[in-house]
Amino acid sequence: MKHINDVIASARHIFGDVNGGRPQNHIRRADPYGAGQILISTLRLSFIPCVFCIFFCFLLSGCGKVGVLPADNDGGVSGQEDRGKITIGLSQIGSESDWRMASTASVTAAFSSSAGYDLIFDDAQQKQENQLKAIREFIDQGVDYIVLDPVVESGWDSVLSEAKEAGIPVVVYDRRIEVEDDSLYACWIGSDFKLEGERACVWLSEYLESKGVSRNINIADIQGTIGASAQIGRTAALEEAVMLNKNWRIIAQDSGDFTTAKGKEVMTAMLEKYGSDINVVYAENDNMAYGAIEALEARGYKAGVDIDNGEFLVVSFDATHTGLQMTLDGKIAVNTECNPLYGPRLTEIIETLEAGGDVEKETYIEEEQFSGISYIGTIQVRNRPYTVTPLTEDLLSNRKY
Ligand code: GYE
Repeated sequence: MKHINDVIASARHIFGDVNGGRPQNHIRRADPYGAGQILISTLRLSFIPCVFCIFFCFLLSGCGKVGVLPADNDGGVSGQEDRGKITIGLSQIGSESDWRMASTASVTAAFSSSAGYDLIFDDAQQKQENQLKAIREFIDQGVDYIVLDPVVESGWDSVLSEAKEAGIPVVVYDRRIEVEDDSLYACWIGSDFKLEGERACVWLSEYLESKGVSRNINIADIQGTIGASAQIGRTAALEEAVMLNKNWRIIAQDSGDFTTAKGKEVMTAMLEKYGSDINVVYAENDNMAYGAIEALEARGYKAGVDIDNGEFLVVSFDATHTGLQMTLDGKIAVNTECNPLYGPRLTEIIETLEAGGDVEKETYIEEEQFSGISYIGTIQVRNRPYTVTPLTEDLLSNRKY
């Protein structure tokens, strides 16, 4: 026989599911940003006796199926069970890079069932049309929140208006969106990609100055996916730096779509055209840097920092584990971090919205910068000092991604 406490806990568990489902969703959708919470509580109170009655009738008639408690439940009732599971429709860009894989691992771990979530995860294979389709499906499914990492900045107005009409709050992270009406999304959290590029370029100019290099510097820019915030910001920073540093020139510029294979292909084509005229490879992420270095080495060139002796100085972004290993090995000169660990940041936002609280409309995350060259310890960007962390084996072995 089941202990009465177990029965009550089971009933509460089932109640939690019932209350966390559609009736609550309908109210939240009518007023996604807070005021409806009072109505939800009222509904919960009047719903409790009703659900308990139905539950005990089921038990008495012998037809009742007692809800199975989660393994970590000690018989008590957690807040998450009280509120029921929150359904998240998460539209991920793809799996094009190490950064992206680390980001997916972080968000899927955070939106776990044991943390009180039902996660519907969609991988859009780097196509906006797939993201639009996924979001429309999330709306049809009546998810509680849509979480979006947008492949490019433009083209979101219609689909997000549909989400707004359905009353589903949209949380945007990592890359940004450009929309006419910013009430179409609840908030955005991500990196300052332009700042990342500025930090990389200031480091480069400090390094060249420290070496007394005054010759013309020919730069090959391997861009990310065109129209993606990470590409827009990093390219803009380089183009600005070229205006400021009179001996810098961009002699080649093409997109490698943030992948190793495309990075290699683009670098190969650039080498065919410009060969050793290239001094600096500005790879807008680590994977394209790996591809570019493979292409360089396949042609007998060397990635390093001795420009005067024909080495190609490679600048990269992300600071993933492999990227940092290459930085430690001296193949990447400077690696500016872009932190992919969004899981805990996103759950914090969702919990705040769920509790009817306010979230910042825009949040930038703090990031680091690494180099194997230790004597440039600090750089000044936007009138603020930024530390450049010298890479060590120790640091690398403790790296989370
Ligand atoms: O730099 C790249 C990834 O959006 C910041 O996308 C992200 C970028 C990251 O594919 O590796």
